[in-house]
Amino acid sequence: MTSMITEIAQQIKTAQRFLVCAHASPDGDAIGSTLGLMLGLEKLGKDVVAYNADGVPDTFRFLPGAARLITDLSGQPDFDVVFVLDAGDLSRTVDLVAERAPLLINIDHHPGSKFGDLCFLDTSAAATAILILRVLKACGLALDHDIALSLYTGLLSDTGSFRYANSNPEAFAVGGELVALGIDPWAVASALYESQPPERMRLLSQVLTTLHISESGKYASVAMSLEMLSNSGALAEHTDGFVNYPRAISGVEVAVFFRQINSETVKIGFRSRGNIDVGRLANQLGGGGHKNAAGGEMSGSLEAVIPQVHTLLEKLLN
Ligand SMILES: [Mn+2]
Repeated sequence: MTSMITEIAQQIKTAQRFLVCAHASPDGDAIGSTLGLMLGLEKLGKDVVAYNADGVPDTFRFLPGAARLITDLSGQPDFDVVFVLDAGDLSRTVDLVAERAPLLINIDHHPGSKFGDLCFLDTSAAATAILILRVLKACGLALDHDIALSLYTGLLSDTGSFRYANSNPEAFAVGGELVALGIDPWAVASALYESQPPERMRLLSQVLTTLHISESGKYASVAMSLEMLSNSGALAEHTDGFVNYPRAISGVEVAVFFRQINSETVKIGFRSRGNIDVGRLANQLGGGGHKNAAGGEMSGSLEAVIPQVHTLLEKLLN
């Protein structure tokens, strides 16, 4: 592991022009890691382009450098090195950027992530942001406030504000280190969780009316139709975190969020507690993810897909 970091630090030292990107539909860790690495590389005197086809979700626009992330690579000359961060196995990003540099470096904490000329994978890391911190330190960089803010946001997002099981001693230690650099935990939490657009709450109020709790009480789901989306004026990215509502019900071991993305396709997000492996369930649906957080998609209407998934869940839970 250490030698992989050393090798990455060496590549950073010798190269000049970098592309930094992460998985599509980026979450806080994807954006925080991307911007943290971008700012860090720039501080080392490098030329850096941060890219994500889906852009920066509103929630993360407060981050320094967020406005400089680009959503279109056409017209960009090629790079010396491409970093793909936090991408897991799901990413179509890899296909889009692999051709843009002779060297592709994968930095990730998702189990099974193995693409790239260099692959720095550590599944014990609570967030890819932690791995970025380790890489920047290996480059001899002293973190500044803006880099710390990006990485703290990634860490906070992926640990569910230090509530999830991945909140290990390193996660708290890194959190403490970043706070010591001047990060204000309340300011970040306020930006992430208490600055919601009214459209999101309007959408949530409609989505919650679909709450289904199984007879056993072990799984619960909510669903969003395209009609709800247009009624509320919300964006698809505003549905982030909706799956946490059915999960918060006492006794529920698996929570599901069904999201209609067009008339023929439904995206399905799964969250589970403890030993229930929704990653494998998602794999069956052609998706992927972790044991406790995964997703996939199915063709069909909401009305057709929901009962099929409920049947799969009955099997999984019995
Ligand atoms: Mn992550």
